[in-house]
Amino acid sequence: MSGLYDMSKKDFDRTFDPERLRAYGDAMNDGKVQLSFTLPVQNDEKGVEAAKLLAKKMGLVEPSVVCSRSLDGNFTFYILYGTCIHSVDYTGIKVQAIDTETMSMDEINSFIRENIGRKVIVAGASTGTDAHTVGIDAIINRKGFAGHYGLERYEMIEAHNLGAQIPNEEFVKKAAELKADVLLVSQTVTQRDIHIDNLTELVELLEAEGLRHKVVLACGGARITHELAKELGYDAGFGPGKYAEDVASFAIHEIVRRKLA
Ligand code: B12
Repeated sequence: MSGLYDMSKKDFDRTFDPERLRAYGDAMNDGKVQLSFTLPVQNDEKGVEAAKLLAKKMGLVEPSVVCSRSLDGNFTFYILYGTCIHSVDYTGIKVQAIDTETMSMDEINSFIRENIGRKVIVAGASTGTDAHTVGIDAIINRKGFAGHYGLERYEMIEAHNLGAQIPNEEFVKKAAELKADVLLVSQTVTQRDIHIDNLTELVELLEAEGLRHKVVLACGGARITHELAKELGYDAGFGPGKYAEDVASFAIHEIVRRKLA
């Protein structure tokens, strides 16, 4: 079964139960977890007790506070260990995932040459009030991120990084001017669901301009999932651990599948 422990291995632990999957600490099914949070209280015995009580309410038995640090006079950061009583049925989990296989930069360039026959134009930005640039830079800028070159380095991709805090109207206008095939949006701040409002507004604007069906639209960020992106009307969503080659592989297959070029 894909994603599960390889049962054919000699060292397979026979107490492993995918229908009652529990956290693994030192031994199968021990349920050991580490948890951290901040409480708006002073760093004293009462605060430690409050942290333990909260952890118990979250399903931890015998939680122990292994670290309590004052952040300032009124806030304390806690790290706790404990045994989580809960389990999940791994066999029943269904997730929406991108099923395009990720290709290398050379394979992507060859695929574009053979199947699209011209450079693919990509426009990306961190939109709305979001000032975080590192995520979109990781995908677009030439040097890339964590050893993965960014789209600017791809011979068959013309990538435009429009920067951060780009209003949706401006993003749409610029994308139209560039005749972009692919629009990439980065959203890092999710407080008060601001990313939902902003991502939704962009889809509505693209629809109003008659552009939505003409582009591949993807978003990304630390708290973006593919499932959320699809719900909001995007073609794909990319979270942590995703790089230029993941988004490029998806986008070029989507362009060909939808006959956009
Ligand atoms: C650096 C940073 C800043 C810098 C940003 C500088 C810059 N030029 O980007 C500064 C100091 C300006 C900043 C400001 C703020 N920040 Co800040 N910041 C961070 C920090 C420390 C790192 C973020 C980062 O660079 N990650 C590294 C990149 C590579 O990761 P990534 O974005 O996830 O990107 C990867 C994937 O998600 C994906 N990806 C990302 N985008 C896209 C897009 C596409 C299309 C695709 C395909 C993939 C993709 O690919 C990347 C590579 O794998 C985080 C905390 C943390 N450790 O994560 C807080 C954090 C994001 N910030 C936070 C906050 C609250 C703020 C402020 C509101 C603080 C304040 N009160 O002023 C402001 C917001 C300003 C604004 N208007 O947006 C919170 C957000 C909480 C939330 N859930 O909303 C965090 C999580 C800190 C925290 N724990 O509270 N911040």
